[in-house]
Amino acid sequence: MISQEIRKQFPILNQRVNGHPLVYLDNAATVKKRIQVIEATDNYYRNINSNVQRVVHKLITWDTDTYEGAREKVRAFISANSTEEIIFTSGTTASLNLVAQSYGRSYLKKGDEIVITYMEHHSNLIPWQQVAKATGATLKYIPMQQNGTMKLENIKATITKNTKLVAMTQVSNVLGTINPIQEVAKLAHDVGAVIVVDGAQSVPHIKIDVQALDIDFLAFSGHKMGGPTGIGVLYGKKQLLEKMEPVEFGGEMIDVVELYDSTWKELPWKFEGGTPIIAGAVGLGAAIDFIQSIGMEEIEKHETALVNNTLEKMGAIEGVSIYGPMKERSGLITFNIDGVHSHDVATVLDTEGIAVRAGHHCAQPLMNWLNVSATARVSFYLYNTDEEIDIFIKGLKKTKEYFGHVFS
Ligand code: 7TS
Repeated sequence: MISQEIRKQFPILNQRVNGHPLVYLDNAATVKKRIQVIEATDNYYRNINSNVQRVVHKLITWDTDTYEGAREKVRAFISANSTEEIIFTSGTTASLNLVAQSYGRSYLKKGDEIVITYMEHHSNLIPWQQVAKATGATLKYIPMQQNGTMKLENIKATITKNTKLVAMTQVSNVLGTINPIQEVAKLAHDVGAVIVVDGAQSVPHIKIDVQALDIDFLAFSGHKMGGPTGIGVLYGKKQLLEKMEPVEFGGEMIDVVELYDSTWKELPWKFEGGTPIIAGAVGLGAAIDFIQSIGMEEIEKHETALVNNTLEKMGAIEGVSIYGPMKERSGLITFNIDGVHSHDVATVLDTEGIAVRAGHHCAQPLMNWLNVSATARVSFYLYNTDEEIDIFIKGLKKTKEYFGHVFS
């Protein structure tokens, strides 16, 4: 069980908003930072603060050790085979763009199909639209069921011999749907395609083993798992990364530079041009240490209990529409109150100190599919409590009352 002791380690949670204790339910946007993560980045700047790899002196060695140490922590966390497969980027968006620009533009051509879903965040959609425009490949959408899940038979029917790449989120940031990545990876591999997985909403909440799932590329962000902003990861299978060209050229990523040509460092550094966000990597390492000390299973269990409790209580309020599957969903719930714009819902809840998200959640095609302009969303992390859910439910009822609805 996640204890109050753990909650106390997140100092930002201990504040009042609009005169009320903060109830932070916007964890899918970003997760709050534990004091040890803040201290790790602070310590980096106070006591180390030198660049990676270029010169050899005491601080550099420490620094490279910590930066590379963080890479090893990430490798172990997602069960990758080697640190050569772990590329540090600025976040999920940068990781997906890297695959699209490097792999997508080189290995896709006219007539090829990119299979994608209606539930992708813009970050796992627009890069593929751009690849399609540049190469002549086409985007093909997997049909989705009314409850926001995709049937395996529909996925199977969409992936054909022309499919060269499948781009899919593991967890929808709107619907909470958990997609069957292992099965989809197999279907993709059966036709010789690769699978690119957006792990922004899954890696922080579900145990991921990239080898067991047989994922080719996995993108995720440090800030959604308790690390700093500005650091993210692209995992890629070594044999794929080896045949890919870098997309950023300059310092740090080169081997030999001559007047008219140059060669690159080995993996993973050939993809990390320029001075990286070292403090970010160090902070991410500290966040992973913490997650490992709790255990992913424990986090998953806690969030599932929270989401089930909330679903039950929300379901009892008349006039609240909930989107996505009612079971086997990740720790977030997207909803609307009949006749009330989600921005108004979020604004009224904010007056009670309750932070929720409202808008299109960077998934405009999904909003169109749902036939809504926007939704409100609550999303949980390991430090949220049942008491906070009760405060949220009370706030939701008050919001409904405020806008003139009659309670059931
Ligand atoms: N993919 C998914 C599934 C996401 O939920 C997000 C961010 C991203 C990609 C982009 O991550 P970034 O770290 O590169 O920005 N999602 C959200 C959200 O749902 N609310 O705010 C950000």
